[in-house]
Amino acid sequence: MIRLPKLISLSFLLLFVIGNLSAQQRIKQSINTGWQFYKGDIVGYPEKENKVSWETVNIPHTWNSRDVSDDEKGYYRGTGWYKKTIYVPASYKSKSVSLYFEGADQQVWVYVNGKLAGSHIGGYTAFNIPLNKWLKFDDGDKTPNEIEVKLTNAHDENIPPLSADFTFYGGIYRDVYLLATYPVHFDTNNNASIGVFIITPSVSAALASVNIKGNIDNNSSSKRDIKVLTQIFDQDGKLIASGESKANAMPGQKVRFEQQFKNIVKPNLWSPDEPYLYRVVSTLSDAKTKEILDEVSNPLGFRWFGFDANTGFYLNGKPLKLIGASRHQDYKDIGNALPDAMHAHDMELLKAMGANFVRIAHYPQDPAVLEACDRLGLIASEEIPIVNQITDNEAFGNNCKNMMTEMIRQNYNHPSIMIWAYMNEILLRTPFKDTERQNIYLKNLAVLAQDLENLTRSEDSSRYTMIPCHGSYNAYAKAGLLSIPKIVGWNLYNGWYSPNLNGFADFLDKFHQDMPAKPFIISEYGADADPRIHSNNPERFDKSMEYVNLYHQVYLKAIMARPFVAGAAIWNLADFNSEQREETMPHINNKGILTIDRQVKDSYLFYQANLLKTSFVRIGSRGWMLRSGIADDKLKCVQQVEVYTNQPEIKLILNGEEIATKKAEDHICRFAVPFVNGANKLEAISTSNSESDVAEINFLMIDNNLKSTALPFRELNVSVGDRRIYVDEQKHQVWLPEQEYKPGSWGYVGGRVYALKGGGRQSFGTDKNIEGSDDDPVYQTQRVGLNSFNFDVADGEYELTLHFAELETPNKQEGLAYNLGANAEGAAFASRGFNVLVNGKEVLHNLNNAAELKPLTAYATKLRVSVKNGQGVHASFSANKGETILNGIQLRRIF
Ligand code: GCB
Ligand code: CA
Repeated sequence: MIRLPKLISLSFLLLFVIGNLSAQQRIKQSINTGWQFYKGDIVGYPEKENKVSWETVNIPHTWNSRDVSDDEKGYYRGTGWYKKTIYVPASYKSKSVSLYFEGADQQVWVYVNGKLAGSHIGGYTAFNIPLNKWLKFDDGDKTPNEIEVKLTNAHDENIPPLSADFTFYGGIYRDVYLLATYPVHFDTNNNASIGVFIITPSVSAALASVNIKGNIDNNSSSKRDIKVLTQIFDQDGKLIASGESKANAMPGQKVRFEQQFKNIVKPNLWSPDEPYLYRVVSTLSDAKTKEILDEVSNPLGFRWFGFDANTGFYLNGKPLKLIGASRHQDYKDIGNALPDAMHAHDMELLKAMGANFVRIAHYPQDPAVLEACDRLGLIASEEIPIVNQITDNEAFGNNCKNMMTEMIRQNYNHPSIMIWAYMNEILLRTPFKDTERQNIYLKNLAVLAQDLENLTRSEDSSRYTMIPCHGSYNAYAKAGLLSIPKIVGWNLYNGWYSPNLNGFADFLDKFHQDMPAKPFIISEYGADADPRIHSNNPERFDKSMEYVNLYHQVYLKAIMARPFVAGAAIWNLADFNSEQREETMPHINNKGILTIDRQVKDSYLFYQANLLKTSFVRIGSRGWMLRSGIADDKLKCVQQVEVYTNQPEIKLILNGEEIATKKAEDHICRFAVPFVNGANKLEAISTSNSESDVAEINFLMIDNNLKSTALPFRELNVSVGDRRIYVDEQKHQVWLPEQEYKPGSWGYVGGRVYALKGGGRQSFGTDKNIEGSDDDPVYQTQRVGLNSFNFDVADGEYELTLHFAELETPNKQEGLAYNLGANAEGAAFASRGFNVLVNGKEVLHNLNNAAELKPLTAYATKLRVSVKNGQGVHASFSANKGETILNGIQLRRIF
């Protein structure tokens, strides 16, 4: 025999031990790629599954990424199937194997090799489906297992949300994992939580304690002596505390463990400024063999916090005004099927705005969101998706309670979470006309709220609870909903859904006076800004960026001035899809301070200027780099530019020449900039430090004298009946508001601006979706009863385009699906037919709303016009029936 040198045999032994130690530990691996998908139900499953045509997709996936943005009303809400063949190694035979879904919308059935393995209700929480009973393991060769998942996002009166201002995308839209553990493991069947729960019962700057508890599941066939080792590591990986507990578990038994760490001296505290995270590693081993059976890691943050009704929110003993935004989980063209990185990036954008708070609304979101909050230092509120209304039966109530339990247990260990919420604007849709039934409903509603409150407090007494209510203060008070949660959330839209911006501050003061002991936050406030729309005279509901800037300026000031306002969340971080919405950008709620593809709007810059501690100077209107306007007699056009800054004073330079130096007022410097035709380079420089910003604006100058030789006429796009500027970046065109004709110039003759009859919430145009065009704002606005539209251009060859849409509908216009204000009254539909003549030649004969001019549908026609003898371009309109109309007009000189 050869004797091995001692050194070698020792290291061999070491290797062997390490190999053995890790052999049993859990493996959690995503299985996102290469699924097959079928949109529809498979009648006669499993026999008929090969009769349908499958397409290959990757997860995350939703079947609604496109149909939520088309002109057809509604989106697919029904059944879909996914399938995938998986191979499970022979070595997994001795393990507990399951499928872990982070989220799938909204009711799900999972089949393994044709047998139902499990199901789940609710589109926004994770679930774990044990597979062992149905799995086939590799047997020398690869052995296929068919995983098939049926799901439906159809409306179900027992599953919240029932109605809401967002889209209920169907699909397996979050990661799916294959999870394999040794049969003895930390509980994987506790509401898809990690099975280990960490809490900090007391924290101060000097001393903190930690409680760690959970269950061990013995799925093996023998009694096991087990040991749970907890190790707490600091950010540098240094072990700062450890403890052990022992237990024995009978086969099939779950045993509970609990450990306390009482003396964590001078903990590094977690806060938005310094989100210090510890790592808690829980290791389960066999007490006899020392073999490691399972291991999980969790974040740990030490912080203490509270709400005071008079002085607001406190973190680690210091007052902290919570300022942030709510966040929906979708993105342009990909619906809710976002990869983790995009979820995390949203939180980075919020942090970069200077925010310290996020309301994760209106439902639990991808795990990547709260992981980012922990890491970046964003305090979070999370809620279950009960929105607008309930079904007052037991099944609905039970689903709510399950969702609450799942949300809390799945997210329990995130230090960023400080509020659990439920029931958003639950009195917005009161389903019963009959008062008696309505009273029963309200009573049942209050009972459900109280049940959820009790459940939440018993699940997690360390956090706050919140009900976010809309502005109908008395209704919530009367229903008893304001006294149930620990704090109240107010969703307030004064100056948007209701007329008066200052009503916001009045509401805050009144509520605080009425319920002086009740802490509250503003859980929503915001207004729509369509990034394509600008206005020199902004008004409510014009969707202009400028009105929304004003809105946020007024709101932030009121929030900051009142210490009893604990915090506020802008509605919303980004524009989001709400399929049923119409208005200027149909299907999109434009209240984001970012666009749906995360471009910054001015309001985002405004918050940066207010919240950032580092030096900040940024020229506003980043998305308005293509401008147009009417030249003055110096061939300039003065338009306003705002510079957002936290510096005291800004100098603005245009094409190398100083325009003005201005002191910042509420973090804004406003400049009247005399733009020139073509390139305009703006530079904003802080006079107190060298901080600066540059913007390059391309200005398309229009001379009102259309025969000008200094600024020869090229093109003019006019949104008729409109007061706003509309920018079409794709076509590189800017639409100007209409003006009245003056000889030598251009404009309309006669008629009036179209307005929705009977209390529409905007003073001009309609808010209905116009089919057949993405330029809704142009078609939604209109001049009625006009006689002509003239352009006194020089002789030459031109192209004239006329745009029409009938804005009246034969049926009473239905109220907007989501409207916190008054509904517009139905307008009387009158038949209409008119002729259009261009330079005396009839080009449209009896354009008629009983024929080609369909209600709420774009109708455009373009024609060549040869202008001779100084006649210009004169389009005249004469009615045969009803009144003439024109929605948009474009004139372009070809040569
Ligand atoms: C609200 C709702 C939110 C809507 C928002 C709006 O109050 O809570 O879901 O999206 O108003 O934009 O109307
Ligand atoms: Ca128009």
